[in-house]
Parts: sequence; C-alpha cells; structure tokens
Amino acid sequence: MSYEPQPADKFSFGLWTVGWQGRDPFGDATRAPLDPAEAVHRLAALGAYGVTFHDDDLIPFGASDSERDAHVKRFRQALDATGMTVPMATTNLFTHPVFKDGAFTANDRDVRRFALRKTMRNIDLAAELGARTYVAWGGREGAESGAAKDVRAALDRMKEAFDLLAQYVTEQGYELRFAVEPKPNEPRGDILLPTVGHALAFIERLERPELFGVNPEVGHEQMAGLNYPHGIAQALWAGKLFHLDLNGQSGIKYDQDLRFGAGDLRSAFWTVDLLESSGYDGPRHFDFKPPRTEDIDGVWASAAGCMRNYLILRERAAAFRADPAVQEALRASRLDQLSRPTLDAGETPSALLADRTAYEDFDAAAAAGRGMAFERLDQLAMDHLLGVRTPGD
Ligand code: XLS
Ligand code: MN
Ligand code: MN
Repeated sequence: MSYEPQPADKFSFGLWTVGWQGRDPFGDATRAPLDPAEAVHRLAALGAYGVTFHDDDLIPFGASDSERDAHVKRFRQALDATGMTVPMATTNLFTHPVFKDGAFTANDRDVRRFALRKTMRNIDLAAELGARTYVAWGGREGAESGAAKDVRAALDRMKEAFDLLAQYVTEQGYELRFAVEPKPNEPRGDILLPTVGHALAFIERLERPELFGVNPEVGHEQMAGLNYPHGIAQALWAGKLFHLDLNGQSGIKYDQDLRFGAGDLRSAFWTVDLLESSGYDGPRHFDFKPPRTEDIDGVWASAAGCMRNYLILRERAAAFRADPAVQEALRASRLDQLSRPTLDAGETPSALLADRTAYEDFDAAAAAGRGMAFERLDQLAMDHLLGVRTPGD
C-alpha cells in the first residue's frame, strides 16, 4: 500500500497552516513568509485537492484595491495551473488589534459593523472562487472576566450577525453555507459557542438554520476534555457536519494543532472510521501548525504526514470493519440490538405498561449479569490500529 494521496481523497489545507511562521506568545517567527501561490503548487504536488484561506492570508489587512486584485490574480493563476479548488474560506476577525474584544460580539458597535463588512467582502471573494462553505470561528468572541461581557446580549449580537450574513448570501444567490467552528478558549479566556453542542443549539435559534452547520476541530473538542468522534457523530446525526478541521492534540492543554494522527491516535482512528462509514463526503481539511522547530522542508513533511496518517487509518479502519472476528465481536456486544427501536411499531405508552416482560417479569439480576464483551472488541480494534492483526487470527 503506497498511501499516496489523490485528489479524490479530498484533502485540503488552510493557507495559514503551512504558512504559519512559528510566531507564538513566547517567541518570534522561525520561518520566512510563504507565498500563497507557492503553497498552492506545493500542496497540489503532495496530492491535496483544495486550499482554504482567511481573507488576510491572501490579501494583507489594509491592502489597496489594486494590491488586492494583484494578490487574487496570482492566487487564481496558481489554482488554474494546478487544478486546485477552494472548498472553503473564512474571515480573520482576530489578528488586528481592532478585534481585541471580539468582532460580531465586540462591545463597540462600530467594530461590529466593520466586522460584518469585512466578512461580507470576503464572502464575495469566496463565492467568486467557488467555495461552498464559509467557516466562522469566533476567535475573540469572549471574555476574561465576568462583567466584561453580557453573554445573553452577546449571543443576541451573534445571532444578528449570522442572520444578516445568511440574508446576504441568499439575496446574492451564492451557493454557500456557513460552518460555525467551536473552541472553548484561546485566545480569549473563555470563547462563546465553546463546543459542538453549544454551536448546534445556537444554530437552531437562527432565522435560516438550514444554512448553518458546524466545523468541529479535533483539538478544540479535546481542549474541553470531550470526545471528538462523539461530537462529530452528533453533528452527523443532526445533518450539520458541513466541514471539519483535522489535527492532533494531547489532552487538555493549549491548542496544539499537531499534524493529524499525532496526539490522541486512538481518537484519530475512530474519527476516520466514522467519517469513512458515515457517508460524509466533504473535504478532509487539515488545520494544523507545523511545529516552529521545523524548516520549510519540515513543513512539507508535516503536511504530507497529515494525509499519510489519514490514509493509513482509513485502511486500518476498513480492515477492522471487514474482519469476520470483529463482526462477531460486534454482535457479541449487541450493537445490532442498539440499532433496533426500543418500542414495536405503533407501540403506545399503555401497551408498554401492559407488557409484563418489560417490568414485572423482567429479570434485572440476569440482565445485569450479562457481560458486554467490549474489551475483546476494543482489543481487536487495537490490533488493527497497531497493524498486528492478520486475517484468520
Ligand atoms: C483557531 C482556529 C482557526 C479557524 C479558522 O484556533 O482553528 O484556525 O479554523 O479561523
Ligand atoms: Mn486549533
Ligand atoms: Mn480550526
């Protein structure tokens, strides 16, 4: 097996990922700026099919209209030369100091209006470049102290912003849907819409909920101590997994943005298993940061590693599902029963009350005595993940 990424695998990368210069709160940049056109060419050569961007990744904040046109033209030429697509775009509402107290939920009304205009401008470009998803990560929508943010008022303003943007794309006739990206903290002490669950609940309060889904990132859910595959499973169940950010994270700490497969490898295995078996057909988008120890060769090695690890895990997950011993173990763990409705078709509360086997004659001690056989099942997964399971074992 060569694990060679192909465009059909739908791997995409943010310009800001391979372009990250390694500036962190404690240290300066360790790498030179990367030309977006060069990034497109290199990623295409590695086997990616798409590239994504924040407005400011492509067009420096404050650029004149003619500079802007030149940047977009160069980028387009690279896309045309390589056949790379732009499946998603997003807005930088966090780097410039004007956004120090947020964008759509900044206390200052003029900052909120500026943030909306900045977003609408980049939505036009995203639509022009053929993007189908517009990500909204509220990087600085939050607070460090209690009285500084009236959370209910801030959520009103967040809803107002998303309703306005949805009205805008509808009026423009853009085929663009929004994907809200949750994160619990960093750079704010606490960020609004901190988890997939918060975002899913918020979306239902919007005027056009059908235009909104989520963009869950591996590390962000894990920073909140949550189970990423469970988070995306609930998003899939709700029909809301519009996009996702794959990367690696080791436990509850700062946003590590390791390459996919690093950090919690077992979680990565279950993530790929779920994506591949669920019919999710969106981009496999990597939002990672090549560590600042790396030179530019290390950047490309790291990007290649994201895709390679996905392909290895895809192969391992498929082998796990196809293994007759696993299918038997799944039955022993009664996964087939979980898929069966608890009530018979048309069964009413009174019919359930009339069923003595469900309660009066139910042998709780016997049911409690049944082992679930999950350990054998999980060890089979482990053997597949570690590559030591051979057919017929
Ligand atoms: C930061 C986020 C960011 C979004 C896009 O933590 O992951 O990169 O994905 O703005
Ligand atoms: Mn992250
Ligand atoms: Mn992200």
